[in-house]
Amino acid sequence: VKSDPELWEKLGMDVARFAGMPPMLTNAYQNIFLSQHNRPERMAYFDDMVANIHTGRIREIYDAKQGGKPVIGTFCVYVPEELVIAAGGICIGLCGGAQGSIADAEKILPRNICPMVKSAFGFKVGKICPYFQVVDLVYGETTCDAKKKTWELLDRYVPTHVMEIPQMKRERDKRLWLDEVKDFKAAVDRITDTVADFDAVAAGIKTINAKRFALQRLNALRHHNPSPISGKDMLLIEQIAFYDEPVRFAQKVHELCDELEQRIGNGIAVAPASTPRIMVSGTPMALPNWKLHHIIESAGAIVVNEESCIGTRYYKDLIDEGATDLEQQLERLTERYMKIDCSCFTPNDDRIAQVLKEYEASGAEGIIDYCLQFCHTYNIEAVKLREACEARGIPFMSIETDYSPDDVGQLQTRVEAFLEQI
Ligand code: BJ8
Repeated sequence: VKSDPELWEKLGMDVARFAGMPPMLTNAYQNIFLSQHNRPERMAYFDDMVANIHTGRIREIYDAKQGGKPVIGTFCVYVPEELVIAAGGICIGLCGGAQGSIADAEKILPRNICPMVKSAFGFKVGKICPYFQVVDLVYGETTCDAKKKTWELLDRYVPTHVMEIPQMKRERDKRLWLDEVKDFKAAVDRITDTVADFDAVAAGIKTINAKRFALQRLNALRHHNPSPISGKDMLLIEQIAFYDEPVRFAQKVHELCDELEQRIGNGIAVAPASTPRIMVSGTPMALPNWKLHHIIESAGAIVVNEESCIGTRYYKDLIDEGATDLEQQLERLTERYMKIDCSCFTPNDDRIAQVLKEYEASGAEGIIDYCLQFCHTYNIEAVKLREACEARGIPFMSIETDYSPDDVGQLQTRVEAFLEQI
């Protein structure tokens, strides 16, 4: 993983402290990814994205920003990136998946909240994330309590706007949601000093639909048994989707898909067909959180699906491109976003049905439900998921964990015991 202290200085980072990060990431990446056997050649692009995570892509964003393109950071797949693209801005996901920034956050935030929120907040207060430094503003949302209350504090460090996401999906909620989408558009237009018209919004929708479609294609191919790509590599691509340039990203995903089709045709796989196939569901795994996938695949299984926001919830639905005016466009956009089945909603039974559907489609043989510590909504929803799985004889295990390495041994033992049932 390469370094660019001169750029980091310009971004106002704590350069002395950050200098230790690239070597740490290099070691982790070497052990977790590059040591895998028989990876598709087209993974080279995504490896390169990681090697350049603190240099190439961030410099590209920095240069675009110098050229007048505002950069907006988000934390949730409910914030419509199509409208940022439509207005000529750059949208990047800022969720944190690293243990290294937690201590910074805990100087201010309570300890007993979700590690994803703490990691992201810690990156900002510690000035140790170039992506957090490059954004002009961040757009939070009212999903879980930990996030919505943290935005009030985050606003002290970087301008933080909040989009209200309702917690139910009735007609009146839809009306509120549409108004929020319109407010979001107005705010983004203001920042970018433009008014995105019908054609601009259509182009934004097309670009992000194409990105989501590429990921759908990739996910369908990886469901093949024997698997042409590892779960770790798929998770990595799903993570990169949140900070890469969307048009190039979609093209690179399609190139990888072409290779996977050839591999399938030639019988080339990363593991034999007899390998236990596991689907992961639950809370998102933000970069560089590879903990559970690494444990599962090191135990001799393969992950074949992520029912997660860094996973299928991000790309399973596209926006209908048939709208004839701006009002209709925003309505169709809102309808698509309302299909995301986050556990912050009540009731949220569509998610249970979706998990079962993806279980079937992926040819999985068991589900491991992943819950970040203190995420009450996913943790409680796991009760219903377990009941649904038990009713159908689907092997199911739920785990609750954080980013620390402390429980890795214990998780390995539990995962191995679970795999023996399959
Ligand atoms: S749509 S899952 S991205 S809110 S894991 S921070 S919920 S305590 S991330 Fe999420 Fe949007 Fe929902 Fe998806 Fe809170 Fe839970 Fe932490 Fe979470």
